[in-house]
Amino acid sequence: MKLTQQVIEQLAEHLENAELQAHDVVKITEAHPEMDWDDAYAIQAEILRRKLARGNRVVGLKCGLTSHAKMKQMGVDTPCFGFLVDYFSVADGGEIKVAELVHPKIEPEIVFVLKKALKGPGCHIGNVLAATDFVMPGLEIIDSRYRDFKFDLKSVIADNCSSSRFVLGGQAVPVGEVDLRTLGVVMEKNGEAVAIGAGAAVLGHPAAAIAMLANHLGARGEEIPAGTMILSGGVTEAVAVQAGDHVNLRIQALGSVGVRFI
Ligand code: OOG
Ligand code: MG
Repeated sequence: MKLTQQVIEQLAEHLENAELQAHDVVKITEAHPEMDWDDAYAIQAEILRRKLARGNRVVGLKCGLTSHAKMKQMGVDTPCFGFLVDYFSVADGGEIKVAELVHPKIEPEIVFVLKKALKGPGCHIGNVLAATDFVMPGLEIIDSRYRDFKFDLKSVIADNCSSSRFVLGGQAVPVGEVDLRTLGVVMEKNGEAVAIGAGAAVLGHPAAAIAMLANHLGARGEEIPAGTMILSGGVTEAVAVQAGDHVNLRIQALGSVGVRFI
């Protein structure tokens, strides 16, 4: 750790205010180039602490930057992990107010729900499949608080990996009934296919993203509890949205999920 607790708290407040007030900020590494990975996750943890103190509840976890399409789009080469709280959740077919966000983008995700806890180190896709209750389609709305959606990995980790909203829907399918690598993914914006992919785009197998999360938490002495919902990471590039847009995601064998922006 390179930053003091006081600076970590100050940066968490700064980034969370940007989220809650829907305004952008400059990358925090500009003023704090010395910050390290632990500082970045400590800032994220402090944002979570602020939300829990306000009565929010954790409803899931996310993996980000797990596909080459996303890594290339954002100019980074390592996945990141974040948390999802209650007010990020939007019902299937529901509405998202763009005025509450800075510059939202949307991406297709394969979502896991666990029936057993997962703990690293050494967690692999076999453990993940054995611990998974079901998979389902999800849309994630990411909204970096950084100017022009440009950041480096430490800045984006501190900003809870751009988390802002998510939508779950479709069918909950037992993980043994599908081949997650070859699952076709089609995301449509206003009726036009804007992103097309397959599950293998996520680290070769989306369960590998969940294993990475378990190993990341294991290194900190934490685990993924049984029952946890986890977004495994955008399969394709994220697509910018504005008021008036509607987005529908179809995943082969898992059904569809949609949302409207107003
Ligand atoms: C970081 C969050 C990435 C994903 O699924 O790759 C993410 C970003 O691109 O802003 O959620
Ligand atoms: Mg995502």
